[in-house]
Amino acid sequence: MRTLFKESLSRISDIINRQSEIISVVGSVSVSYKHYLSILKQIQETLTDYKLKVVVLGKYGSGKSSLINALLGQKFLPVNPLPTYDMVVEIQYSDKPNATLYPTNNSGKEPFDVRIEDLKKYIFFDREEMNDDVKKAIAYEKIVLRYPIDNYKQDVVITEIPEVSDNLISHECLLSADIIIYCMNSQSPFGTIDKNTIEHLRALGLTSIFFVLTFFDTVEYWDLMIGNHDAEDTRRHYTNILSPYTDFDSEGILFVGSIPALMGKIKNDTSLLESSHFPEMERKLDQMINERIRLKLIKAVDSVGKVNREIRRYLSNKIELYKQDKTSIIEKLNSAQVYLERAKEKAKMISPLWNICASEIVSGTEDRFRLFFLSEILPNVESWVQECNPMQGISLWNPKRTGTDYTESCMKCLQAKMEIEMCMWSREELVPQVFSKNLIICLEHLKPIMDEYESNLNSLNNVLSLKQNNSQVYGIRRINQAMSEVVGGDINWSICTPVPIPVNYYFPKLPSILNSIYVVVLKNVFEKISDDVTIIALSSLMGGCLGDEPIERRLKRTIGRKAKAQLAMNVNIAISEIRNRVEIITNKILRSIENNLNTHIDQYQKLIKDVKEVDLIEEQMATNLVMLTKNNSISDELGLMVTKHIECKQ
Ligand SMILES: Nc1nc2c(ncn2[C@@H]2O[C@H](COP(=O)(O)OP(=O)(O)OP(=O)(O)O)[C@@H](O)[C@H]2O)c(=O)[nH]1
Ligand SMILES: [Mg+2]
Repeated sequence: MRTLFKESLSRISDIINRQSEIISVVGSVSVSYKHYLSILKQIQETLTDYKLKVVVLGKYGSGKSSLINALLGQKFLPVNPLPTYDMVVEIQYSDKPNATLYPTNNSGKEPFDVRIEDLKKYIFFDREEMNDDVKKAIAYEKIVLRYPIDNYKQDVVITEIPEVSDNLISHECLLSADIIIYCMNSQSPFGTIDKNTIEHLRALGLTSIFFVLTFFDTVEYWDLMIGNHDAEDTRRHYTNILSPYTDFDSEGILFVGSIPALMGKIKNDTSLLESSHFPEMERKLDQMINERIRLKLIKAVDSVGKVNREIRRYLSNKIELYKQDKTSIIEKLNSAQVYLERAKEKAKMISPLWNICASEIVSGTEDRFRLFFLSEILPNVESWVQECNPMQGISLWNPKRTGTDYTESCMKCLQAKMEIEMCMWSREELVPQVFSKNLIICLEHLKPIMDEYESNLNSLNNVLSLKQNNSQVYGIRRINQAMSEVVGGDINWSICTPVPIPVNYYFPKLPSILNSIYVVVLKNVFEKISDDVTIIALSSLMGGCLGDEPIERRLKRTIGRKAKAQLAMNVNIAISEIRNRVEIITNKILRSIENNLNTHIDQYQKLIKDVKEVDLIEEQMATNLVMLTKNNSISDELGLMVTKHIECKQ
């Protein structure tokens, strides 16, 4: 399948090579051309690693592994009514089967490769192997399985995240997911854990979700036996409830039987397969995967197009100049040099202004975060823990284990709550009050400088009788463009708006950046209180279980108190993390604007330098004309790709 996409990919790869060649010929020494070459190299890299990431998650036993097996058409992952494994499992296509194991963070061990057949020496991957007498001393948080799966797409990576996983690895998997499949058992969907997790996904801005309600074969079976209409009712009811949680609307809610689907595929039984409703789900999933790959291609074509236009502009300007009479060129060049120097001077003033703005943003973020944390988060921690609704209580028979489980689910609930608060705060306060405000003030100061910078470049153009290029971006819009290249989802880099800038647009990832800091901090907290709480659970059960207050309430109080104390201790860690990340973002913006300006200055400088070497003009004129023709044909090809290979949905 997807052969057309593959063809497009190799075409664009070929185009990138040719475009790089042109750049090397026309601008071998200039820094700005190295910059263009590196942009092209980056695009090339994203295309080689263009695999789509599909992440499957859901509660224990919700049928994640069975669904993946049915997708792959073979019993690839172990399935079990009991919790199977606690690791993130990633499946990739590879000609040579092998696996990589990632020991947990606190083991201090590096990831390492193993043969698939040796896996059981390291992990209990399958519950059936539990009797194996090998000592599994190290805990692992992730395993990557590479396998030549005949009928599966080589351009997709599937990852299963187990219910308990709230570690950094799962968080990273989620944030980099292109498509999420959330599994729920159709017989008991959308319980508290599901609701919390789905809210958590929304808080992270993850809304490309397929809700797959598994076990639908069982519901249909009982309808058939008893003569009910449960299947139809379930379908209607949960489609209504779940549609608002996904970008795909009702198209994103699917009801399947993974077991009949797998059996249908293995036994080549088409009617069994059709009855599972699985093919319908696969069609929709496929459509979505195609759409995502298409977007990646569009982005690549767009970026190459941008470089192509810049080179065309440079070559056209140069050719235009060469056409003029050689002696008058020299005169013009001298006055052009003056304008160029003035433009450079103005450009130099921009950096310090941005630096002031950047440090205002960093210190503002730090101050407000401290205030927000101390007044909105910390005082609420205990009551949030009280609001938690863990599924299981504490059992007298296994107090240690259930105590840990209980604590863990309270912490998970607390984390979701805190993340929601964080997201709201960064959207409603941090971004408008700190980022937008400072950026707008800064842009107001910058405007006159940018105007002078532009007017000098314009005079330079006029003196050299260069053609004005419509696609050129001026003034504040240049800053806008540079910013959006750094922080806005890359797809929209070409959208430039005059002031005021919609800063929210430029920082869509900010809430998830802040949240990922929280996960680091919370993980720290949980590890510290888990043991304490388990001991309290044990001793309460042993000694004080007959008190007035239920054990769960008492435990929650302890968890709340401990979490609050630990969080208070971690507040400085969180703040310095935030400062680092905000500094990284603001520095990136600054660098990008500098590069943007330097590129233009370089371009003119090089133009002036080239033209001064009058003797070489004839020869260079010929080379430039050839390069311009080649460059134009690339532009035509890119246009053709957009209409033929990308815009037609496949
Ligand atoms: N009838 C039916 N049984 C299913 C379906 N999906 C899963 N099962 C059964 O449910 C049990 C749990 O399935 P798994 O695929 O292991 O669930 P899981 O979500 O991967 O479980 P963990 O990895 O332990 O979280 C197994 O016994 C499966 O055979 C389904 O669609 N229909
Ligand atoms: Mg599983």
